[in-house]
Amino acid sequence: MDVIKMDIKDKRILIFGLGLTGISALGALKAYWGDISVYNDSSKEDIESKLIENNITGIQILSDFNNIENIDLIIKSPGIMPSHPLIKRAEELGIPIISDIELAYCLRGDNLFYGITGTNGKTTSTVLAGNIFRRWNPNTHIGGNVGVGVLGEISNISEDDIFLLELSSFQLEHTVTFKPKVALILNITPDHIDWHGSMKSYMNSKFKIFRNQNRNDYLVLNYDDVNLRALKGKTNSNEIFFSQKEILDRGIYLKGNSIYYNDKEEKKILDINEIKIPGKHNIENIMGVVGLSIAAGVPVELIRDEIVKFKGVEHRIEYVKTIKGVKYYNDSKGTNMESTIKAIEALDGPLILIAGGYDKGSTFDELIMEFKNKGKKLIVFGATKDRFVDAAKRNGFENLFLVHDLKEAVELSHRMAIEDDTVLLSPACASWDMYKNFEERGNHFKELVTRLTE
Ligand code: UMA
Repeated sequence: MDVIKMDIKDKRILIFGLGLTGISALGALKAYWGDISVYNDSSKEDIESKLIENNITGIQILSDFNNIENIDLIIKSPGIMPSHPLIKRAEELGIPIISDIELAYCLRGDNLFYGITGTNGKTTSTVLAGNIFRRWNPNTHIGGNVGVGVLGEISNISEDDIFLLELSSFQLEHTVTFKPKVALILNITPDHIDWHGSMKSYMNSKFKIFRNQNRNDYLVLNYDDVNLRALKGKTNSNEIFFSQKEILDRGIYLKGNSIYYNDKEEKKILDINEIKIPGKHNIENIMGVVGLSIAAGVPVELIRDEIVKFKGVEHRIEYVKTIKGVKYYNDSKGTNMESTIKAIEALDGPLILIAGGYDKGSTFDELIMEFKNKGKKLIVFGATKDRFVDAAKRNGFENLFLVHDLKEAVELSHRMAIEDDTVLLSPACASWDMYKNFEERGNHFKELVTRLTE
């Protein structure tokens, strides 16, 4: 059924970036064909072969990014920095720049979108919410930052289909009218400051998830996060809070060992000992998902059932193997300090942590302080290794080892570990200095661990 809202047929559209987002945008736009060109910071040959690989024909390749005077609309991939010269030039010329999320919303419209954002826990929450939503409505499409370009399936859907999206600040920044029926913000701590320029601008991008909402839409917020609690009563949305620390008059909370929901009447959802994924941060994720699902109208029994079944997400504190009594965990999705701290908190026993990677400008003092209490040894590699050395010096932590790459890190951890230790890859950094993405890094780690011998 055709439920297209936006008329893009006569627009000259430039797709900027030819990764997951660009390819899925091209796939979608093909159905409504406008005048489409593509730009990517790589050679014309590379772009051509990528298009062929993905069966995409009839696209013009823009070779000079200064040549955009004739473009009406730019669909920007999220990883491209706002400081990129093409973006600057488009701003000078007044050409609208939107993300694939905005385009999906413009094409499909209201009441079909559910969005999850936050600094940490987005992927775990989206996958869990996806399991719940799919049982409730089999026509649920899961996409966004979770690794699936949202536009991929947009041309083949019916009016009953819904979209459950993991949304990064990069994606939200370039939305204009996007409005999810239910939005969930899990937490906000400093991240991607190199991209956004400041914490304020990072928060403002995240808050775009609810800026267009009204009283008919729901906004689920973490009461234990000061930045989110400060929103109480200040949004146009129907707010639902969740808390691990306080029993709320309305919302989701922890009382004793159980999670409850209260909206005039208290209802028990489940006991926390029924939850299979480790750590307090996962209780936070689960409470957020409970709020999102209840607001969407999913029956409580179904929500509970899927939470109890849920065993977690690949690359997120993922158990790999036990060798000589040493447990190895892959947390390659731990791309910032808070997420690594949460992984450290979630695991028992003396830890050997492998960290380091792409430099986003973070300092690692808090991580070192946290690790000092529980950790044994810290092995660092990648572009940020000197930042770890500096933080270790500042905080009097001496058990730090520098290596060249992940292979050396895994081998060293294997030599140093003794029975009952845990080896955790949780880099606290993005992977882009050495890998294409965190999946590639996590898969490499698992492969290296699998090759270790007893
Ligand atoms: N490119 C340029 N010039 C640049 C930068 C990039 O031409 O200056 C090109 C690259 O050559 C490449 C393309 O743009 O061809 C890549 O675009 P991209 O980095 O936006 O990546 P996509 O493959 O489109 O994936 C994006 C998200 N990536 C980022 O935000 C960096 C994926 O999130 C997301 O799953 C996908 O869209 C689908 O929505 C990944 C991520 O790392 C998981 N997210 C960050 C995080 O979680 O911390 C925000």
